[in-house]
Amino acid sequence: MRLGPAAHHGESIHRVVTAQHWGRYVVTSVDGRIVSVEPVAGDPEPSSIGYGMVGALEGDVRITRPMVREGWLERGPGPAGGGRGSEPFVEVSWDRALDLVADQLRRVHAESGGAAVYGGSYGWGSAGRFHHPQSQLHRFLAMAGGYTDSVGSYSVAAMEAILPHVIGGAPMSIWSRGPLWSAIAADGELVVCFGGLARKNADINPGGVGRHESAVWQRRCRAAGVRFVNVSPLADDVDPDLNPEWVAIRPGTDAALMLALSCEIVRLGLHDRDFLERWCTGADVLIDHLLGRSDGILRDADWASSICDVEAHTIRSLARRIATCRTVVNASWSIQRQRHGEQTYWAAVALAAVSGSLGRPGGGLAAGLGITQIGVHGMREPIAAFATPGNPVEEQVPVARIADALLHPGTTYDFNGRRRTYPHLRLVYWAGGNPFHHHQDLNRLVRAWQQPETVVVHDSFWNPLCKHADIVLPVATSLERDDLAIGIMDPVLTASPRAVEPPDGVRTDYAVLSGLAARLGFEEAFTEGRDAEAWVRELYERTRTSLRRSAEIELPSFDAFWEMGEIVLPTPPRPVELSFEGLRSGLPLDTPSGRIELFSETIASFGYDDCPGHPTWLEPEEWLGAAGPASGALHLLSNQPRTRLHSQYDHGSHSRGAKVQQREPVRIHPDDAAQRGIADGDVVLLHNDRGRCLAGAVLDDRLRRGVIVLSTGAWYDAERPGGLEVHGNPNVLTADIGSSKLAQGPTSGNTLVWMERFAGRPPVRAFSPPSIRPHAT
Ligand SMILES: Nc1nc2c(c(=O)[nH]1)N[C@H]1C(S)=C(S)[C@@H](COP(=O)(O)OP(=O)(O)OC[C@H]3O[C@@H](n4cnc5c(=O)[nH]c(N)nc54)[C@H](O)[C@@H]3O)O[C@H]1N2
Ligand SMILES: Nc1nc2c(c(=O)[nH]1)N[C@H]1C(S)=C(S)[C@@H](COP(=O)(O)OP(=O)(O)OC[C@H]3O[C@@H](n4cnc5c(=O)[nH]c(N)nc54)[C@H](O)[C@@H]3O)O[C@H]1N2
Ligand SMILES: [Mo]
Repeated sequence: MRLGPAAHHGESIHRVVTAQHWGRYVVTSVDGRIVSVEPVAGDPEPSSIGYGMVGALEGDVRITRPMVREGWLERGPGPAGGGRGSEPFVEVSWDRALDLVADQLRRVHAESGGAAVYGGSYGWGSAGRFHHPQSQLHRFLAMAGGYTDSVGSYSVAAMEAILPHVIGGAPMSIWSRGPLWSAIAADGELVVCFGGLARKNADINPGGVGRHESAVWQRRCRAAGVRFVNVSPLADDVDPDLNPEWVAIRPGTDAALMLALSCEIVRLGLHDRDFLERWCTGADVLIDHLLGRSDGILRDADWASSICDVEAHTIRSLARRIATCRTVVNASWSIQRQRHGEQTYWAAVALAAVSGSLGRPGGGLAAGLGITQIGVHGMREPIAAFATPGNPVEEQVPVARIADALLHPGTTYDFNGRRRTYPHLRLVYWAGGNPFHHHQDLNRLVRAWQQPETVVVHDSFWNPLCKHADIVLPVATSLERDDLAIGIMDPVLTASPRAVEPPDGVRTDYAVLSGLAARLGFEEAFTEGRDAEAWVRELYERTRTSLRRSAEIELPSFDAFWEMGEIVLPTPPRPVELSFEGLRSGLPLDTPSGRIELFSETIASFGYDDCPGHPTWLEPEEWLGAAGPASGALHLLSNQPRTRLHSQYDHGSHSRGAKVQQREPVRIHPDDAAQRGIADGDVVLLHNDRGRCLAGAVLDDRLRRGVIVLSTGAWYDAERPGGLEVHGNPNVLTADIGSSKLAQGPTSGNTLVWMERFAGRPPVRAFSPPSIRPHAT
């Protein structure tokens, strides 16, 4: 069954609007093949990421049949001893594949209970309220008897863990508590961007982008006289059209800079005494720390200057401006994807509290302004999604501790005040994420990944996760199914009909899981008797009912909506209880003290050496300050890619068009390149004691010296397991160490590497399928 297209049919030409995480596009297909992808009219800054979808659904990188690793098929489930990721695959029928998966789930549940099934399945998947793969998988696994889940995110684990202790609220509520661009344009004067305001990062939004308006608002702010400061090792982290000032900080040292800025403001007597006394707790402890009353170390501009490698007078003048202007302290998420990233965010809260702008219109604290749709819209009413029943298993693993969990079952670790034990994971089930993209220290992951007995993956393409699976179930992409879509903090509810049919032999996640649920005896509970079309209608009807009740919003009928293609929902101003303005007028926060906690009894009581009770700069193990220039070490930034969303459509033309000698581009300052005899366009080797990878050099003087940039997302392609990675995946170089005992977040941000010219040209096989044996019975 299919829903009719939102736009017209020609004889063989078919044109629809579809919603992707990177925006809405008019997708034209001829005879079932996509021939063009154009942004929807009215999108002021469409993302070029969408163009890479043309031609990307076809070819031998596409998986069209269920596949089983040969060794698993022959010897049955068990630790793979190196076979996972190197053995060939055998094509099997859907019936056989589903029987195999159902048998393993049944066996593992019966022998060890649901905790032995890892279903955390972190990842972005694709847009769509119904087909969202994590929701699908979590519903299925919860009904199948439960699973070990993941907790936290790769994006903001450190922030998620610390902010509820410091400012209260749900972990992510900060996104709707910071100032909107419209308020900054009206009342703001200065936006200090720690980690920049990279334009590319607003290309995408989880669930979709109705219209890309972040850049438009940024320019309006500039036109209204707002000044932007780019605190980042990269000059182009704030677009030149905002005429930013550049503070080229040494990576990993933002907490020190923020503390010094607070210290200088206090020394000038310009701190917001009234706010600190009435609405914060622990301001005295913080100020004693800044002024060195507790330990004799004055944390002023001179102190920070040697840590951050920023001139002391620059810090002093910035401090004065922060205290005298209506200022936004904007912390990007990169600065907490680091060792002690919790401290960076805590120091940002402290700076905002000291500054006098917190809780005042157009100023205060922003966490990721300029990323996704943050700052563009206020909150809207919730939209129905495919519901996940409660997971009967309570076991959870901090998301970035997956390799530890696989390698060290039964060992204990600290997490946010609790002592926990890693479960014994026997079966791993992933749909909608790619750990061979997102995890750190991939050589370690390759080893850890051999431990479980069975690894089941749903994906559409032969990416490295599929190559490291035992059972691969090929699924339809978001261009091949009907759904309704809307992004977080985005007002546009979009009908997203399929642009083309999936290839023969490919099913949706929903169809796969329904087939498994049938084998395990709970098909009726999983499907509630609905096919995918009926579910899309149902979610719309549920939304219609709830919007009518909660907000008196009257939506058209489903068929009218599908015909119209989009509905723009209201995004009213934020409720005052969620804002710092509310705090100023006496509405308490849900922290233990009801105030902002600049000292936290709770955190101090944990006694963590790597997360003390007030914001502190703690030296990371890996940073340029310790290595020194003589070592030849370079600080590797592995930021978000411009040409794709993480690893998605790396095989598409847009991402591949930016490669250098088929490899991911690595940006290096011309002086650093010259020192190493590297020319623009050279193939280069990056290495440290965790791994080695190749990349293509791009000389660029918009970088701070000593810093190189290799964005994430190139499909992992090692010559042999754990060997030289030839395509440019930075995660063979990053360290798999938790941010601290508080969050156990990922720390891809602290990586030192060495770089040299590389004479060889080993072939890139990232986009080639593994070796496949023809059909088994
Ligand atoms: N070094 C370094 N590493 C990082 C980061 C960094 O900055 N530096 N950033 C981290 C961050 S913030 C994040 S969020 C993670 C992102 O990590 P992920 O979210 O895991 O990365 P994606 O490439 O988006 O993976 C999504 C996968 O889902 C598949 N998919 C898409 N739609 C569907 C569907 O409908 N069904 C199924 N079954 N599959 C689907 C895609 O093909 C793709 O393989 O990476 C983290 N890793
Ligand atoms: N086009 C595109 N946009 C994306 C994504 C994508 O894959 N593609 N991914 C999305 C996701 S999942 C997320 S979580 C967000 C992430 O949003 P962020 O984490 O903010 O994004 P990054 O690009 O990793 O980092 C932004 C910049 O921070 C700077 N930086 C790195 N380390 C430091 C440091 O120690 N100090 C300072 N001051 N600056 C530093 C780098 O120069 C980098 O360019 O982006 C989202 N936006
Ligand atoms: Mo993320």
